[in-house]
Amino acid sequence: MRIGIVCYPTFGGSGVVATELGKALAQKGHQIHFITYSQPVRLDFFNENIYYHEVYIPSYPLFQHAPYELALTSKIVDVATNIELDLLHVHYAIPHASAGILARQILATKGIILPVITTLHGTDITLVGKDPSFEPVVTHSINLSDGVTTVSESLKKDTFAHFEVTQEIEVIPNFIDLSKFKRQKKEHFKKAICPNDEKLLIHTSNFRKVKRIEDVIAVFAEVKKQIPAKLLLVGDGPERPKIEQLCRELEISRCVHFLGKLDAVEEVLSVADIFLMPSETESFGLAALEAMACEVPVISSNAGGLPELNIQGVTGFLSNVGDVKDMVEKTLFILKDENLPIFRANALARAKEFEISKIVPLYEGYYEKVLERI
Ligand code: GMT
Repeated sequence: MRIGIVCYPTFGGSGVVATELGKALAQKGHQIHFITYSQPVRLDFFNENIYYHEVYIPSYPLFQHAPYELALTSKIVDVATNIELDLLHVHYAIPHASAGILARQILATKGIILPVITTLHGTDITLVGKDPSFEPVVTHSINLSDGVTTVSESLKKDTFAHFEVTQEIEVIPNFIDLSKFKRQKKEHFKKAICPNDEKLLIHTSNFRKVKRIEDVIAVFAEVKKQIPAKLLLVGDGPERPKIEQLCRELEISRCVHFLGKLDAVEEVLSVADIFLMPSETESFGLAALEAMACEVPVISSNAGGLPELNIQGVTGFLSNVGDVKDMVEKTLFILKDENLPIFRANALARAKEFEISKIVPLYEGYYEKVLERI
């Protein structure tokens, strides 16, 4: 198949899923055309089946906000016309789904059929999408898509709850490449950070409010009172200055390492003992899956799709959002010498259920189902 993929090219959930899916489909012989405003972060190699089409957004003094959606729509029309795409797969509803639908309409006037599949990822539904500023467009784009998928049952439920959806939704969970995400021997790194064999807690995210990083800090501060421990914070975003200040106030700055955005996050996950994800909402929790693949048990909230990934008392524990006390107790329990190896093994076993080779065929099957309907 010749497949167009529209996504955000940045670090972070939906862009990573879209890029990894495209790479896996290309390896299976499909021709993949990424359409986005810059080279996707994980697309830094050559593959004969992968093409990249940059969306150019002309500036003009009249525009206070550059009309990205229109430039993207025009690019989709251009690519679909010249490449004869079999389908377009857009990741994240805003503004990719509506751009895809408009492009499909324009192409139809030229006699070109372009089926559009929309994958909803989380905040496009639970936070941003349901805002009245976007809701009518998101509803329309979902209902007019030729196929719609969500990354968890929970997100499917949220979509029906927040929007008047008349469209069927297929759940296809996120996935992990276990050949990349695996526990590696990084003893020198562990020794440098934890010279006295401290326990190592880790959190990776885009440092947005929804991640509740203040809970990560609160959990760590309490754990550290009871056992020697260090904390690694990977990623960056708007909450970082506030979190740095909080660490200073709690006088734990020397035990908290801000590592910024990292390409090879699996290398630091490889030395961690516990992954913390206390999010307010989380449609799937890809970062937690990456940790589990590196044999790191997860302490998470029970929001959104997290219970579909993290299994209570098996791969880690789930607490109510904001229940720091419970998260501290559960963290200390897992860190006991007799428990940690069991939780580590369980986390890896669970991650194997989301191996990329198991999930990509679900997308291929879904593409075929949608194309048959048209
Ligand atoms: O806020 C983020 O974590 C980024 C966001 C995205 O769309 O890039 O992540 C969402 O999509 C990921 C991939 O499907 C999911 O694993 C995340 O759970 C989801 N984030 C939220 O729901 C907050």
